[in-house]
Amino acid sequence: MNKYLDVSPEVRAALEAGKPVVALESTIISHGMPYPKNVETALLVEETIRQNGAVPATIAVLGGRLKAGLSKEEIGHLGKAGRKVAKASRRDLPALVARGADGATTVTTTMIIAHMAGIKIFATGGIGGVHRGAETTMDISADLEELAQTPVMVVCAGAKSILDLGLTLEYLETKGVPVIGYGTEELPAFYTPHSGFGVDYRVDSPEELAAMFRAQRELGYKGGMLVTNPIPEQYAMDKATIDAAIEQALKESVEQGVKGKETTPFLLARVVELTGGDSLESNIQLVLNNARLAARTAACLG
Ligand code: PSU
Ligand code: MN
Repeated sequence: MNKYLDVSPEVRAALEAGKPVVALESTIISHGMPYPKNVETALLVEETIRQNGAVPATIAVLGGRLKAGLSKEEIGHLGKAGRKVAKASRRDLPALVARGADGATTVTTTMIIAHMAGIKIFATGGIGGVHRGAETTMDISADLEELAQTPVMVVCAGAKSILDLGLTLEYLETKGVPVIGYGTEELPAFYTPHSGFGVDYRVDSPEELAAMFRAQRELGYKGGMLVTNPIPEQYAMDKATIDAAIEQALKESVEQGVKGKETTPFLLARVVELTGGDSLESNIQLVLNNARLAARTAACLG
């Protein structure tokens, strides 16, 4: 066990008994949704995972310790602090650990800490990717590199069109990351089930997801697998409405010179404001949908 890692007693007991465990990230809590919906959602996601037979392990950095499994109070603290908590990607962990600081884990660092703890699967909303305009900004999320090197299955609802979805898929192909569509041949676009881009493979059951992940491990690959699970149709947003909000948010981010790690949180927050909260409700529903699939798949992973 890594000397900086604390696995909660409940998560540790489940892992030792070979019971299903699903990791959850904390940047979605502190930087991805406004308070108090962020805390309510994080607790509801944990509850949904339990109802589907698995143990939730929300991941964060607290006081310089890497935590797998948080208390309700710890989740509340991250949600209330919001964007005041450091957003922790791979490059940030050494500083946070050395300084005894708090950090909210992105997809990248949640994968790193989940793997350290022995957790194979992780549910979230959306991943980072290649940003629009990356040909000049070089803004490419570290999430893509982590998927290439850390053996965790990530269940998401695709990626938001704040990103260049075509370039994101090209990058994942180059890095050898399988992109699976759950019940679909099309990459979902987070708020809507449709992006117009194809996935690598369509899979229709948790058992088949688990079989692919097992084969990847037995082939000796080091990387992870991306499962994209479309938002249920009844919670999807109107495409024109969400596209307009994203275009407006992107325009403002360029005008205001938003850069680096601030870009994604800025865009996420503006999209929620511009859609009057409708996008937040879709966001919550798609995370719950991913939690259910991840819990059922965790039971098949063994
Ligand atoms: N996309 C979302 N919601 C999120 C994020 C992305 O729809 O909460 C968060 C995740 O934690 C993801 C991170 O790992 O943003 C990516 O940030 P960046 O683009 O700076 O790598
Ligand atoms: Mn970036």
